[in-house]
Amino acid sequence: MAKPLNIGLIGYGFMGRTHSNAYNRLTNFFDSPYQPVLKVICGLEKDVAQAFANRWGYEEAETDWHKVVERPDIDLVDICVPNNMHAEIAIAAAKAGKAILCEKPLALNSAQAEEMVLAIEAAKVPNMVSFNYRRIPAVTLAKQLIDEGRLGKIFHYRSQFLQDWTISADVPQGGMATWRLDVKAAGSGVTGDLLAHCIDTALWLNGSIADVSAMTETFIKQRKHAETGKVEEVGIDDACAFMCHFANGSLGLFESTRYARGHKALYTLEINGEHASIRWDLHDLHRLEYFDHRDDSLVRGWRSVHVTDGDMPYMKKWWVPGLQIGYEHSFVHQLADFLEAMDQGKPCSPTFREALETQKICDAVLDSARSRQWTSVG
Ligand code: SOE
Repeated sequence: MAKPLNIGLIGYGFMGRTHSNAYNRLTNFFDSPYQPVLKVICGLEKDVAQAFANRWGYEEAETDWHKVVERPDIDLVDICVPNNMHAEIAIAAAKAGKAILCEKPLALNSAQAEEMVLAIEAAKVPNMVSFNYRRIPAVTLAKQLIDEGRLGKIFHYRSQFLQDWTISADVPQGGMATWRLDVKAAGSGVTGDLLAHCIDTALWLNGSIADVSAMTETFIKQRKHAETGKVEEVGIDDACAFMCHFANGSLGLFESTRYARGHKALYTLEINGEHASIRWDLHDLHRLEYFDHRDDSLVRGWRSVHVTDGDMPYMKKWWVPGLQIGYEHSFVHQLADFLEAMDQGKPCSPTFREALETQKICDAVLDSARSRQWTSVG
């Protein structure tokens, strides 16, 4: 019998929806030790929060996050607000003894992320950061193939995250849907927002990064601020590219932009090893491309593995072989893993401490772009 787990979710934007969907779907498909109970949704505007509560099944709507964190009946605080609010809420939730699921990136910078890690570890509360792409079955399968040694020694790791939604100078900075363009709310631009995903997956698949050499660009230097109504300097990076050395000796090449006309959310990765290579693409997320040089040369070539069979990661829980799943399922998977680990008293990756490593790399990337020097990861 699943134990009830009372959820307080803070933030009713895009991520609030992905997480709410996961709470609702979890026990339809997974034998979780916990049954999420949607106690309270919290957001700035009462009527929006109430409409969200009605749509997703929360018992109550709240506008003050302190009240959510202080409620004795809340077991898990889920943080889906802009990055500049993560630290304060997470530290308060840790002190109140709550389990915490926090959206990425963990913080505005690594100094702030470090404070969060200290608070969470002192409180010994279950914690996880939502880097959901690890749990797309094809990406999880890539991890399995690498860990089995199928690729052999890794030489190259290449990854991009391309979007095109900020090309117009009319897109404002700040405000509900566009806070990602406001450096005070976001901390950085594509580095923290998009490259953080690529970095998290890379650390998981290929190990730690030693140093980086980066360049960034802000193509549109001034934008109207949605909150003040004034035209203000833009402080975020619109595009970022960096190269790096991994500790295992392989070379990394990363790129992210919101100015790649035609690309909406093209997250790709390719890994080249001594024996085999793998390639993955978010726009075709249920496929893993695999090339193995040890195949019979007459039929050797790139295979496109349709990741839907029951022996592939997570797929047994869903439909039948051949029927694919999508983006939203990665949030169900991370929730399933988090609650399973919580029940067993084990950490669930990526923990706050692991996400701190990603934050340190983001900081090193931004430092390197400023100094135009190779920069060691702090
Ligand atoms: C930005 O547009 C964004 O929504 C990111 O914030 C998410 O983390 C990414 O998964 C999709 O794009």
